[in-house]
Amino acid sequence: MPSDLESSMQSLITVFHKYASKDGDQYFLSRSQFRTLAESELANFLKSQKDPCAVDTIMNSLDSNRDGRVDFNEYVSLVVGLSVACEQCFQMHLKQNKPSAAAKK
Ligand SMILES: [Ca+2]
Repeated sequence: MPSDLESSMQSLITVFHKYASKDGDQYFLSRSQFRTLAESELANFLKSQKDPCAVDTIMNSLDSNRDGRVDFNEYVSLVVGLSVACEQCFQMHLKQNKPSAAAKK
């Protein structure tokens, strides 16, 4: 049975190929495939974005080799970046809810 982390890694791979394999080359997300993935799998994140062009902006910043499509490495960099941001929010939440030293006395 896979661990939580192994299951998460499997999900990363499965989600990428679910959208990349819809048409064309299964190893890349086209712009429209990336849009569908983002709108389906990152809906809550996108709701917090005020920029109506957020998906295009993200896609442009991910496409590091400028070939107009997102490969698995570029996709993973998005997930890692979002995970780092979420973890920072989690740390802030913990600090805000931590009882102060004065309250302990
Ligand atoms: Ca690319």
